[in-house]
Amino acid sequence: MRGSGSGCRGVFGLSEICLLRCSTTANWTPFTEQMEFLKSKSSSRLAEVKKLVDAGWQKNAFNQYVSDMISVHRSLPDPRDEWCKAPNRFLEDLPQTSVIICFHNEAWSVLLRTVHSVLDRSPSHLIKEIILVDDFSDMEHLKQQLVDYFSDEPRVKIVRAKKREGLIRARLLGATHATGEVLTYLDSHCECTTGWIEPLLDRIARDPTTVVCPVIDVIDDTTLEYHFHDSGGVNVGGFDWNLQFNWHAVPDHEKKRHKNPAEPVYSPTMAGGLFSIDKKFFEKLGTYDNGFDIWGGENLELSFKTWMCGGTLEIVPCSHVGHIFRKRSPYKWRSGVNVLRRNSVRLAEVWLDEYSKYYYQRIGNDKGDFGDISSRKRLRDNLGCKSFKWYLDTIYPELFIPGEAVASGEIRNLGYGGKTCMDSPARRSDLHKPVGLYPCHRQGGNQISVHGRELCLDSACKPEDLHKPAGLWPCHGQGGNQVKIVAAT
Ligand SMILES: [Mn+2]
Repeated sequence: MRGSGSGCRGVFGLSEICLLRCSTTANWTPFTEQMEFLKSKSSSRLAEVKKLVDAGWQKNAFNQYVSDMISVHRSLPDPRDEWCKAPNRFLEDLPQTSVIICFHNEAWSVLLRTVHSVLDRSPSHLIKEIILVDDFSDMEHLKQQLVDYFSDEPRVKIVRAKKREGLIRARLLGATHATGEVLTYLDSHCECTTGWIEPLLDRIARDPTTVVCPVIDVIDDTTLEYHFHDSGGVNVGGFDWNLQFNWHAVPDHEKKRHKNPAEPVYSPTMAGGLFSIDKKFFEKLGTYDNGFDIWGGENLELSFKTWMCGGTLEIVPCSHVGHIFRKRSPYKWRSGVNVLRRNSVRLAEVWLDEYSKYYYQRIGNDKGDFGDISSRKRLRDNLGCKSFKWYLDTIYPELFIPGEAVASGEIRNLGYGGKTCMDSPARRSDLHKPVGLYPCHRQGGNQISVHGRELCLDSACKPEDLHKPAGLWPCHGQGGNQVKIVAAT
C-alpha cells in the first residue's frame, strides 16, 4: 500500500480514467473537466461515479472522490515570500516537535496526505514523532488498516480514545503521549508546504513563551486545489462580543513594527486548529480548561491567557499550511446541551473581568450551568496574569467596546413628521443588502442593533459609488467607511 499513491479505483471499469487523470503533480485536471470526460463514456458509468461522488460528500463534507484520485504525496506550490528564503533567516539549532493530529472518521486519502505532507516537507531531525489521536472513529479504514500502513514508520504513533472525547480532550490526550519539546497541532485535513516548520520552531527557540500559528491556506473542498496569497494578504485573529473568533487585516500599529510583511505578526487570537507551542509553556498555562467540553472557546482561552500571562501570540507568514474548509460538520453530537455556550461562559467568567457583561447581554444573561471554575481562577491568580482591560488596551485596541460608544439608539429622520427610522434586515442571507427606512417602532431590535451578529453600516466610497445605498457588512474594526451599529446598553 505504501508508496502507491492514493490507489486509483479500478472499480466500475474506471481504471482508464485514473491512468489519465491521477496526476501526482499539482497540475490537476479540474473536476468539472473530469465530469465532461466522463459524460463521453456511457451514462450508466457516469451514474455510478456520481453515486460515489455524492457518497464522499455525504460522509466528509468535502469531495472525497476527488481526493482519492490524487496522490497522497502530491507536490504543492511553494507559497513563501523571498524574504523567508534568505540564508540564515532561521536559527540552525531548533527544538524538536511532536506533531499531534486528532481525527474522527477522517477520509483515508485526506488523513494520509496530512501525515505525508509533514514527513515529506519537514527536516526529519525536527519531527520527534507524529501522534495520530483517533477520537473514537468507527470507519474501518482507520482501524488495523491504518496501523498496518504506518507499521514501518516508527515516528507515527496512533493513540485511541476509549469513547468520543471531542477535540479539546483529544488534543490533551495527544499531549500526554508527546515527548518533543514543542507541540504542533494540525487538523486531520491539512497539507504542510515546503519550509513550514522551521519558521515556527525558530520563534519558539528564540522565546519559548511565543505561541505561533502558520498562515492557513485554502484547499478547495470541491477540487482540492491549493490556494494561497503572499504575505501582503495575511490576516490576524480577533473575536466579537458573541465570543466568536474572526479574522481582520493587520492593523496599522502592527504594520509599523515591521520592515517586511513576511515578519511574524502579533495576533490577538488564534483560530485554534493549527499552532505550535512550547510544551512546558502550554503546561504552565494550564493547557485547556478541563471543564471545557468537545469543541469551542478553547482557542480564545489559550489566546487570552497567552497574552495576559506573559506570552506572545504570532502568525508567521513564512509558514503555510493548507486546510480543507468545510461548509458543514459531517459529525454527529449528542443534542440538548449547548456546549459552546457553556465553554464560552466559563471563558468569560475566568478571563473577561468586567467585560464579560457584553457577552452575557448577547446571550440574554442566561449563563446556564457552567460548572465549577474555582481552579481556573486560582490558575490565573497563581500565574499573576494581567487584566482583560490591559489585553484590550494593549493587544487588541481595534476591538470595539460597546460601553465606549459615543451614542447608541435609533437613527431617526426628523423631516416629514419625524416618523421614519433607519432599519435593516439582519438575517445571514440579507448581508450586503442595503439598509432602508421604516416607520419608527421604538422597540429597539433592528432599528438599534443587529442582534447576535457583529454587523456594521458600511458604504462604498469611490466617486462612481455616489448615490449607491449603504449596507451591512461584517465589522472590520478598521474604521474607514464603517460605522458601528451599537446595542443599547
Ligand atoms: Mn479543520
